[in-house]
Amino acid sequence: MVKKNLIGGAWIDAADPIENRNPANPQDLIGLFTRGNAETVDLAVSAARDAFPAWSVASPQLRADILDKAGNLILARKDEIGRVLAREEGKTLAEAVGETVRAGHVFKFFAGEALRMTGDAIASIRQDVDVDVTREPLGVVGLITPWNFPIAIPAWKTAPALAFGNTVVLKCAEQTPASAHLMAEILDEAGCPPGVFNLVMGPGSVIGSALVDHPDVAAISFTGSEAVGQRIAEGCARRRKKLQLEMGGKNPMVVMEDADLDIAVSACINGAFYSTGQRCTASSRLIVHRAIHDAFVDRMEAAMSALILGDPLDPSTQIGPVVSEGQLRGNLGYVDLARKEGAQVIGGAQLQRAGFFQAPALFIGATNDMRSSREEIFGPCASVIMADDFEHAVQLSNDTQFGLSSGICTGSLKYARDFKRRSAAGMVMINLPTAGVDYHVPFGGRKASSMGSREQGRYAVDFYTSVKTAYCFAG
Ligand code: UN1
Repeated sequence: MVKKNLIGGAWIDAADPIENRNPANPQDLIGLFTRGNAETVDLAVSAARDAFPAWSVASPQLRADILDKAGNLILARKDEIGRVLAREEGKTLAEAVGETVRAGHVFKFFAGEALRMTGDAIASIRQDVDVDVTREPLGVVGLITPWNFPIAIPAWKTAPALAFGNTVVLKCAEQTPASAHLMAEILDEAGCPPGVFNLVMGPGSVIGSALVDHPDVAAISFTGSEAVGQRIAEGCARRRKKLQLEMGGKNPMVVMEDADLDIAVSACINGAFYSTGQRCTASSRLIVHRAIHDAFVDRMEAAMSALILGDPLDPSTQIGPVVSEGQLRGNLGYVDLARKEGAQVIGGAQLQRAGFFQAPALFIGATNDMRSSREEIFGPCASVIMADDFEHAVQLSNDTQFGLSSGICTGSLKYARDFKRRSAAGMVMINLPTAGVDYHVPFGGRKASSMGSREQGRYAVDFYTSVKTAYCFAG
């Protein structure tokens, strides 16, 4: 049976369904998913627009109850949803169940936030005038999400949007619709009124553009590639739409001469290769102090050869496949490029087995100006760049167009403190992988990584509401 779009509380078929297949085993068909078009977006936006007046003034208790129930349903079904997620995206079952739990917690966190839409009361400079600042929802918001976190990212955009009284049209990634579809079923079951949450699946070029162009969509939140983000930013600027973009990273992990190498190697293996490196927060530039460079590389090589690649559903697997054949080709192209640019490549070959498997790769002797050190690969590949001292490491780490996440492994409080202050990134990790974030604190970056206000935690309210300043003189 073809999985349908959710529009105005009804499951509606479009046409031209797409097959969703397992990247570890292309014989495994997860399901058929309908593909919407510009008319489907029109229907979904009108349903969301019609639902907005009632939802925007609904009791925060009602909104909190629905979000809490959705969170509980996701948590109760974490193993089943995690399995579907692992099959469609390729991350390991443990990672997929972990991501599902994260999504459940996100809904429960924002259930609480629905009750905390606070404002300010400020004394006016004028006699007998009161000033207050309140927050109001924006209207219909369009959410566009990527394939690499097929339930967590839909959850962390949808939950705050709904908590603060907006209505939603979600367009999930075409490669991974099953997890978002399960989330839509759960929101429906949790009692979300018709039209408050709508799901439209289909190609980004059609659905995403129709959402950006639609005059009744007040704001767009997008996570995905820089190239698509750029087009969305241009479309939103033309229509003066509120916008939040989360895009790429080329996240540095500095390893200082006084680092605990056990911690450093484990942070780098996790940050660079877990989730097959398919995280915008992945550690893709390992900036290593000259004094421990060779020892670090030896330890990394040993740890890499011990990694178990395989079927994500096998509990012993640590690294699953790349998400698609196209993505794998792109990664292999970067491995060739790194070699041509003069790096010594360890690993990086495609595995001779069914599915899109690639051995993790290190580009040793890389320099920070190589293309392979500057462009986001979004696969299990990391450059190792040598640094002369702390100053050099800080300079290299900030010398990138991106600024999402950064990390340092060190035993020194001074290095840690200085790095935390001087790193030009939105998130800084000390003795921890650059990827793998908490769900209740702000997420986002600087420079080409992000645009607009932060996602997640208490800061999410800034994007999903508009501030009103009211002056009152009672006579
Ligand atoms: C994480 O590292 O835990 O698309 C989250 C991404 C990010 C999420 C990373 N937006 O990879």
